[in-house]
Amino acid sequence: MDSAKLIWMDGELVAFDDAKVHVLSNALHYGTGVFEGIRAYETPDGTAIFRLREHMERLHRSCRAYGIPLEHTVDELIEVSRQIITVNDLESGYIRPLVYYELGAIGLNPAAARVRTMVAAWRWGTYLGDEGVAKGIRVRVSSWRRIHQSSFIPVAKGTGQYLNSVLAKQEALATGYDEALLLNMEGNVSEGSGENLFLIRDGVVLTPPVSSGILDGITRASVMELLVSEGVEVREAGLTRGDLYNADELFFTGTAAEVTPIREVDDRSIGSGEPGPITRRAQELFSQAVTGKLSEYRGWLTFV
Ligand code: PPE
Repeated sequence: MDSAKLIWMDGELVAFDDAKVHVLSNALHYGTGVFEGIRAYETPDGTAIFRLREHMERLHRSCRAYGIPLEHTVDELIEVSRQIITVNDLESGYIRPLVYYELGAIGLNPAAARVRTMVAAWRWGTYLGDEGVAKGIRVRVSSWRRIHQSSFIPVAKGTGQYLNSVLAKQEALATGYDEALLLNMEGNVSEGSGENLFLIRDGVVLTPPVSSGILDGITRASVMELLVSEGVEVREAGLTRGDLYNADELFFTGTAAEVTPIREVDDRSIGSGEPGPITRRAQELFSQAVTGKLSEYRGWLTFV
């Protein structure tokens, strides 16, 4: 990752090299933290952060879900995010808020540990490679299943639950693919290691419902709304592995991944083997929305 100058830690701006935590931090041992990932974009009117409020609201929901008392309000965290972009002289970048149990309790009751909040920002290019965005990526269905709602809270961004994504990603890379796609415990399609999935069949855009165990992605919601506004039919639908193989187009969405076309699943070409027209349109609309070029969606932007 790129370095940054300053990181916000509980009200203070700390130099990158000094932004440290204790090795007995509860979150380091048990994954007792929650986080967000947010992007800021260069627009003709200056730097703007995409759907910042929604991300901070989700951070609050993640905290509530895992019982972590977060003392900073959404509005406060919005201000901190603007500040962290400014003090690091970023025109665009990735913002990473993290709330975590620090020192004070080792053991499975973190209540006595201090709750700490940090917000960092740095430059982050394409998540799955420039070529991936241009030509599409190669995906494999993971041998790992997506964490289930009977064991975790899939709609929350809990740090500990990302070991599931790490296993899937490691396996995909080790076996020569760019990214993993996870089925849920019922065998239906859920999502990528860090992205939501969209499938196009006969001109209709389908995406697994939240009840399939996915993270309720903010990019997913944005792309759905943008496509609907173009008159494209978009539906949530349970999808099987077979549906993937027979899709006309497939793409991933995520803050880091933005809109990334998928050109192959399990060594099978998707559609023509090149990003299809609806995928291209989704990429275009998303890129216009985040850079302030769609006046109807200016409300999604928080200017720095
Ligand atoms: N599913 C998962 C499991 C996930 O982690 C993300 C975001 C998404 C879907 C897409 O959600 P949204 O960003 O709200 O559209 N993954 C974040 C972390 C990536 C990382 O490698 O770290 C991100 O994209 O910021």
